[in-house]
Amino acid sequence: MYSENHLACALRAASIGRNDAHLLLNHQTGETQSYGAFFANAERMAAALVAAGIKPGDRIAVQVPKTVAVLELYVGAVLAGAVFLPLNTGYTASEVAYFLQDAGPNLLVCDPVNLAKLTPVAQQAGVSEIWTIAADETGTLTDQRNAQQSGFHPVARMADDLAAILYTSGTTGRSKGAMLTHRALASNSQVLKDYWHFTRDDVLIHALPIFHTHGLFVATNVTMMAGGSMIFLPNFDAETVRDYMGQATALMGVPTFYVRLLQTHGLPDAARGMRLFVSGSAPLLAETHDQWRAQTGHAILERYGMTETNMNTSNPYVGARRAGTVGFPLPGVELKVCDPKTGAELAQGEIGVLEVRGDNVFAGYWKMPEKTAAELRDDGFFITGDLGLVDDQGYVQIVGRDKDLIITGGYNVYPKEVELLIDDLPGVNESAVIAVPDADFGEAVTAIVVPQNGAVLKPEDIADALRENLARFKQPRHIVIVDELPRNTMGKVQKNALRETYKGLGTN
Ligand code: MCA
Ligand code: AMP
Repeated sequence: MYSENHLACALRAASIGRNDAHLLLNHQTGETQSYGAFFANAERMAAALVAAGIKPGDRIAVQVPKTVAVLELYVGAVLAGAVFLPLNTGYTASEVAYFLQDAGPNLLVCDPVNLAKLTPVAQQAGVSEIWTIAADETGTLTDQRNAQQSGFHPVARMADDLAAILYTSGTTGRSKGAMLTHRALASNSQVLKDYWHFTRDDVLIHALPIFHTHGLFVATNVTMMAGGSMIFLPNFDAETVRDYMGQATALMGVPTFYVRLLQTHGLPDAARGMRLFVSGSAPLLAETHDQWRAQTGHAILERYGMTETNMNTSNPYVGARRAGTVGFPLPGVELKVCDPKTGAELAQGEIGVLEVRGDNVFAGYWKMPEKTAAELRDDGFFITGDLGLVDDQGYVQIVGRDKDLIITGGYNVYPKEVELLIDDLPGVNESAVIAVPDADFGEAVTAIVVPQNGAVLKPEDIADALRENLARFKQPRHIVIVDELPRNTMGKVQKNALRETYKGLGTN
């Protein structure tokens, strides 16, 4: 019945005729929701969007707490042919202003607690409509949904049409909107479902945020396409996740999830009946992999992806899951290792920039043709900016990044964005933002700051000044004031030297 809408059809296929099948357990309310009830609500959401004047291709910006209604809105947006644009709940109003200006959405859905500060921001960006939804699902979004009937006939959308735009930060400090098509999302989830052996018997513990690829597309789409179910948690809490393991089969998480779970009591017993633990979004330390196997008997399956490409590689379901590797290119994904300067393909075993091609790859950056041309080759290969190699058994290893990027607890922070804000503060001459190893978050954002001549700078004043304009996860965990930054003979700041000098900060 959803056959004219590429992604909706894929999401519904496994549950057609199984309306009573259980889709999710809502941890907050303790209620379960069936596939039939979920899709009926998603259809109401779609009807509400159309009634509000949303047309195919219109963007819907969403910065809200994680709730089931927001998942319904996501599927409703797909059914209505709109483009879903989720935003990290940590973003400040000034950060949201940029996304609204850039993407030009027709509707903003926000948390009622942010309504007062986002209304002027939205008005300035020409957003005509604002709806709200709170963590307890009260707000105008659910009012709008409840005013509609189910039975919405999906708007026709082809494989090449856009389903979502997800912003990803850029080396220049300006975020780029990755345009994701129905094909990219549907095909990647289909591949992952098969590769990871997801079936209708699976119960996934869903503790990731739903404003990023990992929680929204990998976790949710894969479960729905398998006709399985989820335990839907508002956020990650290690004890809660451990306690649900007895009722579940699978968990998807960032490395911090596994680091924190290892510190809970009773993990070996809790994990016994689980089938699969997946890690991604940031490198999983071999040490964490080994400790997990020692405690639970399970080898965590590590995979590698990006906002622009969805998932590219995965360790095997059957076969050795090797610590420190991200496995093999997924079916339908071509991967090559290239010289960072010339782009020429390198021999097996050599380190270079990973490039990937396949149905999973995005359609380009929203309104940024130059950036698209710089990163997406004419032949369809996307230059990931990740440095890696393919070992003699075909496993891909990521050894570093050709991009100045910090990944903290699975969230990306581009140093440039933080440096620009610090450099603008009174009394600051210049700054360098680097990552230092952190036991919990993997990497911790660290700012090394040089005062102007004669100025007295205090780390706490810098931290205070950044609070208004920067999401919490981007704010430096450590701020160090120094007289000067190390430079090479060309005058370039030597971030490697800084990383070496300050590598102990995160473990103090
Ligand atoms: C929260 N804080 C953070 C982070 N998260 N700081 C740095 N990095 C973070 N990731 C802040 C909080 O605001 C709080 O600030 C303080 O740190 C400690 O909070 P805590 O309660 O410990 O944090 P939490 O709420 O437990 O969150 C940690 C988390 C969360 C569970 C690891 O960050 C998370 O769910 N991360 C998943 C991110 C994710 O889904 N990434 C996928 C991107 P204060 O000290 O002021 O109180 S998609 C992707 O990367 C690609 C496509 C892929 O391959 O998947
Ligand atoms: P994002 O911009 O959130 O899509 O982040 C994508 C980046 O996360 C990739 O380019 C990698 O640098 C990193 N990443 C994702 N998964 C892994 C992994 N398993 N190991 C190492 N890095 C990863």
